Amino acid sequence: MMKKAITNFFVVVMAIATGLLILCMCFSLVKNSRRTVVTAHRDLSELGNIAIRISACNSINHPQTLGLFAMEKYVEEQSLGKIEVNIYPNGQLGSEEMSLEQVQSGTLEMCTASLAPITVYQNKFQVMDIPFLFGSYEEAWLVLDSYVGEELMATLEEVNMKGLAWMENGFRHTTTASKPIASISDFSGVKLRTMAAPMHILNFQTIGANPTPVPFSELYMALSQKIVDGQENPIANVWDLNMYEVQKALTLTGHIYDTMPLIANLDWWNSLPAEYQTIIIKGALIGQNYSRFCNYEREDLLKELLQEKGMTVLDPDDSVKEEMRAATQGVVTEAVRESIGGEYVDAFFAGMEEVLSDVTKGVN
Ligand code: EAX
Repeated sequence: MMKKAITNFFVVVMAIATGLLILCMCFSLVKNSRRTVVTAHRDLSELGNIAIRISACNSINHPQTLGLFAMEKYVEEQSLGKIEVNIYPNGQLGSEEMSLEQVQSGTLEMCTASLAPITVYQNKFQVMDIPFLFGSYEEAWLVLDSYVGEELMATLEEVNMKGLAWMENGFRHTTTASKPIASISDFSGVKLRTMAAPMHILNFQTIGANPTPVPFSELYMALSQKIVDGQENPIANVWDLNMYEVQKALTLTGHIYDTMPLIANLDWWNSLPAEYQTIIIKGALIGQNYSRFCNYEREDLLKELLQEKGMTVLDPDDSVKEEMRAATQGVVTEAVRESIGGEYVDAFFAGMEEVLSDVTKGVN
């Protein structure tokens, strides 16, 4: 009896001791994890200084550039000044095409570029050149911010680039030197400046226009010298390039959603300390969201300002857009399938459908 009581006593003491030990271990883990957070800053101060040059083709007032400035502020502050961000707008370091080439080869750390020039380096991005792919900004953001966008962005690693965020450019609309595009037949014979991208060219050929690639830096001149009759760009660019001086009408065709991924050289990116990568990625996302917000908030105001400057702004009937979609979407999709493989296109569409339908799951 006595022996049993002593054994029980020892079992209880052992249990209490084990419990205390576990508690102590937990406490020390919590303490250690707190310590890790504290030492993160100490680690930062031990890391070397770096400087990042970012090439951008738009002006300092473009939503995309404003997004980059927001990123610069965040990254410089959070890195306690160890990371210096230098933004070069207005194509100072070269066109989007040239900047992509430099980022790929590693002579430049980062740039932003429209989807069209990116397709030259990674043709899978042509899936985004399909006209009327997204019905609204919200739809486009939802898809790009999901695994669908992440997988597309990751394909840049195949060509030695690292995509960090989707800086905003916006839905592309059409401007013309004389009358607005009131029906699809108004595209007939119009010499329309496009980007040098096969799917954009095909898109406008399909509706009877005469697409003519001109570099962005020469666009205003090409319009003012009447080398082309019209062009297509987001509203922010129509305003930024003072196109109201050389174009009479803006038709809100919204044929393609365009974004300007922020892209880094992959080897350079991989050589960065993880702490810096974390800060830069967060900064890039802050910049992305800020650029989206600015663009979205400004579009109505810019439409008004463009009208004040004498432009006719026409929001065409849904039937006009539907006619454009019906004429172009199938043709371009087929060409994209041929170029990048039907499997990739099917997977992208299936992902898009899943992501968009997930939003209403359980409530419809
Ligand atoms: O904001 O149209 C163009 O060439 C531009 O690259 C683009 O819209 C940049």
